[in-house]
This record gives sequence, C-alpha cells and structure tokens, in this order.
Amino acid sequence: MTVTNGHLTPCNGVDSKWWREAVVYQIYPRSFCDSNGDGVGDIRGIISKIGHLKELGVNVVWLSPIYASPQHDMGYDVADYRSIHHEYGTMEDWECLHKELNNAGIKLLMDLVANHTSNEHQWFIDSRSSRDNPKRNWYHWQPAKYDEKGNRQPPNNWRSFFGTGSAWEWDDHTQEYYLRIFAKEQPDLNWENPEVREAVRDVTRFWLDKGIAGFRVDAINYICKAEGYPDAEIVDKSTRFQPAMHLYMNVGNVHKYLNELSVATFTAYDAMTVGETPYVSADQQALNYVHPDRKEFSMIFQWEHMDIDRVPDTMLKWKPWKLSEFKEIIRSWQQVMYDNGGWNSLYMENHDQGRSISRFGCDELEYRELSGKLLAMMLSTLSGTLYIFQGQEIGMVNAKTWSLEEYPDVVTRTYIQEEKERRVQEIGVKNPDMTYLLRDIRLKARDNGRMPIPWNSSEPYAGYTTGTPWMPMNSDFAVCNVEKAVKDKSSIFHFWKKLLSIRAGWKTLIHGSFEMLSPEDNKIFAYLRKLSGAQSALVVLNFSSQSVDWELPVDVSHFGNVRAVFGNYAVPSGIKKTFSMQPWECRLYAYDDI
Ligand code: TEU
Ligand code: CA
Repeated sequence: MTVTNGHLTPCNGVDSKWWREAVVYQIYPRSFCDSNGDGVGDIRGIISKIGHLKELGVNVVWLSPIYASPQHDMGYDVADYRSIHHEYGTMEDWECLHKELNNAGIKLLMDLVANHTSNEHQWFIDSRSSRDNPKRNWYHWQPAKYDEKGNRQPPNNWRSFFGTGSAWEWDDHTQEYYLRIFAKEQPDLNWENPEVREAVRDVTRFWLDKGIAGFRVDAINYICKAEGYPDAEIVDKSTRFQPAMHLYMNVGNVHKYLNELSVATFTAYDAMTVGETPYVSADQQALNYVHPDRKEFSMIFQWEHMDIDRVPDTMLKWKPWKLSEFKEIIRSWQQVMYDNGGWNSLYMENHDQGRSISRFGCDELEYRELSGKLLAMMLSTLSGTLYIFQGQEIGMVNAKTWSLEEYPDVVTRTYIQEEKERRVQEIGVKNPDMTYLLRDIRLKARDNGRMPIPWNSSEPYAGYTTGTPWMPMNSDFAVCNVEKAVKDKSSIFHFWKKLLSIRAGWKTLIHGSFEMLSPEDNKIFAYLRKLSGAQSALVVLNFSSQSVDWELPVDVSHFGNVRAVFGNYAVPSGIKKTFSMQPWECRLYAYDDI
C-alpha cells in the first residue's frame, strides 16, 4: 500500500486506505489555464499551476476528460480513450503532467467515461455502418414502432436525461433507433455484450498501467437498462416522453458488471475509485456500491444534497429548500457509512453544478467570503474523502449578469430551446420573452461551474488566456482571483489551507462518528464528531445572513479541556450554553467528552 504523507497512518483500527484521508482537487481542463493563447485550457497550462495545488495542500488531482473528443459534452463524449484531445496537448504532455504531479506528491485520477461513447468513436462508426456489422450489438439498437396513423415512433417512451425529448435517436442509414440517455452524440454502450465489458477493462488497464492512482467513473449506475426496454409509467401528461431513471439506473446486472470490472482492474491495481451515481439513496443501495466486501468502488458521489434545489424530473428548474432537509441528507450519509463500514465522498461543487456559495451560501459581496468559509468548514469537518473543485478554493460564484444567449452548455441550450417550444405552443407567440428562465439558470446551470479560472486581475482575461476564452469569464475577477486570494492571508484560500491542515492532523474529523444537534433548526447546522482516543469536535455553522442566538442542546459540563480551534470571526474561547452567532459565522471547537 502506498502512503502519500505522514498523516496517513492507521488509527484505532480504522482502515488505513490512503485515499480515505486524501484531499482531491478536480480540474476541468478546458477552463483551468490556457498556455498557448487559443482560448482553451490545456495540459501545459495545468503543469504551469502545480505550485498552486501544492500550496493549497491537496494530494490528488481528478482530471475531467482529456481524451480525443468532438466536445459536444465537453469531453464526456469520448472518441478515443487512448489519445489526448488535440486542443489539450499530446500524450507526451500528459506523461509530463503525471510526472510533475507525482514529483509534487500529488496523485492523479482520470475520468473513466464508459456508459457511452461519442458518436464519432470508431466503435460507434462501425456499429452504425450496417445492421450486420460485428460491432452492431455494442450499442442499443431497436426497430421503430408505428402509431395508429403510421407515424414512426421510438421503441419506448423514455425521456433523455438532458431534456424532455426521447432518449432514442433515429439512424437513417440503418433504419433503427439507438439509445442515448444523454446528448444525441453520446450513444449508450451495451454492457450486456461481454465484448464491450472487455473493451472497457482494456481501456481501464491502459491508464492504470501508466501508474495513475485511479478513476472517477462517470455516470456508472446507468450502464444497465431494464430488460426489454419497457415503457415508463406516465407521470408527466404534458409530454410524450417520461422520466425513466428507475429503468436505466441501478437496475439489472449493474453490480455484477461493476464487480467484474473492479476485480479485473481497480482492485487488482489497488486503485482509488469514485463512482458517479445520481439517484442513489443512503441505505443498502449505496452500500452495494461502496462496501469493501463488494469490490466495486472505494466511494461514490451521491447526489441527494445536489438535487435538493431541483424540481424532480427536470434538469434546471430550481425549487426552494430548507436547511433542515439539507442537514438530514448529510446526517443520513454520514451515519450509513459509519455504521456499516462504507466510505463517503464529500463535495459541494463540480463541473455539473452552480457554485456552492451562490446556491447554499450568499453571493452578495458582504457575505460571499464568509459563507464560502462556512461551507469550507462544513466539508472539512465531515467524514469522507474531501473533493475541492477548481475555483472553489478562491470562492468563485455564479455569473449574475449574463443573458440567455451567453450560456454555452448543451444542457442549458436544450433547456432554453425546449422551454421556448413549449411556450410558443402555450401562448401562440413566435418569439416569446424567455428571460424568466434566467433566475433558475443563474443558480443552477452547469456553465456557472465551468467559467475559466481568473489567475490575476489583469484585463481582459485575468491571466487565464492571452486569446479569447472559449466561454465567457465571470466579470468579477477584480474581486475574485487566485493572485489576490493567495496574497491576502485572511482570504478564503488561506481559510481552506488552514482547514486542510487541521483536518490532516485530527483523525476525528475524517473518521469519527457524526451526531447532529438541533435537527429542526433552519438556520444553525451544528454537530459533534467523536472518535475514541482522540479529541472530539463541535462544529456550529450559521447558514443565514442574520445574527442568531442558538442554545446548545447538550449540558456544557460534558465539554472538558475545550479549545477554540478555528472560525471565520474571532472564536470565543470556551463553550457556553448560548451561542451568539454572527451572519454566516462558523466555529470549530475541540474538547474532551466528560
Ligand atoms: O454526469 C452524469 C449525470 O447524471 C449528469 O447528467 C448530471 O445529472 C447533470 O450534469 C446535472 O446537471 C456525468 C458528467 O459529470 C456530465 O458532465 C456529463 O454531461 C454526463 O455524465 C454525461 O457524460
Ligand atoms: Ca490552449
């Protein structure tokens, strides 16, 4: 077993898998740093910023896809798993990145995208070339159905995950439909075919043989589809196509195939893996993916807390949420893993999400840093492997002033287009005003997490590129950029840094039990963390822009040897019955349980 730094030693019988104590930094290469002025981030750009990652104190990088791709879904549509996308560089550049990261004590996770390929992958080109091509059965091909008027219809009523249209795409050449849960350029692989599973194992080994530490595994609970492709029940009468997640997620042979893949690759190489699995609940369903005995994944990205502000079965419709619901989701994941020997991932942001300060904190200038620090404290004081998304360490927030046309993501574009079509039908006007969509898009669009990183305050593009960025930058880079955050010792960047070092030296935070206080409170999120043989932790977070007096629901005489560890205001020493919490204040105390 590899140990990356001095903190990673076993304690109290806790499994010493190195990745449990790791801090992972996600890089979305297109938007990280452009080295050659074409407006697109690239591998050389990443290499030039390794010092920043080292200074922050992370020990793993997860690199979003850098494989050859037509970029319809920004690399999550892979055309060749074994070569590097030309805009990002070459395989030599990648080798150099890998080496330089390792020299800096940072391991590398690649993104394995194997539920689907690009429609430009040779496998799909072959598959669609004729009905009797040997690769035909590598994807899901089905004949059309016809309605009573003789109109051609898809094989079933499944809705695409990226909108409200069909999940099936007609192929004129071979006169059949293929399944594509995501964009039409992302045909789903047919995992029932053993040749497909073998090909995925080969690709996985190709990268493991290069010495990487493991994978983030994309949309991996989608790989099996309900046998016979049955129609989904009609729950939305307003459209023909119905949500069918329960028919293509967590079904069929999914666990059998994941175990097969893992035994042959991940486990054999002792790799770290994190499966991306939306629509998984904090119970046996989750444990089936992550329990060590199952040999599937080290951990998963659960989605319940990310879906809390989303109208079910929509992509981008925002709904109000309560802190008490959020707290309960966190509690349930903390508890189920602790009680059953599973392991959590901890994240509040990635390339599929709006920025957490804008969604869960407050992005007004007055509170953005404070609430960003509070969210950082929450993540760093929970049990699990911690993930930080590029830009999160400097408190980036969503774009606030863009018009609808400025959002490039395929999901945002599809959403706007479909809503417009619906509206045209509804009110019979050719060009209806669609600006009402902006509220939700400004909170939830994936574009918000994908804006280029502002490295400094220089005009016009903040040191990200000398050319024109592939997508607009956030206009606030004078107040939020890396150089400024690194210089200012009171910045959110230094707050993160401090939290990471506190966490690394305090096993309770990583491995301890979780006990929620005041579960019904909709402003205060407070909890205790305990681990035998180590100091306990009390965390109090005020998730509101008001001052709040909170009564500690535990007898203060139980807190011995109290130490005020950290906070985003001056932390009063000692634990008293009443906590007077400032807006977005967060506090961390260490104590002995007596
Ligand atoms: O995401 C899988 C997934 O379920 C997404 O559709 C997610 O729900 C959505 O982005 C929420 O806004 C992965 C990748 O992270 C995403 O970027 C890709 O678009 C998707 O797979 C297809 O590969
Ligand atoms: Ca470039």
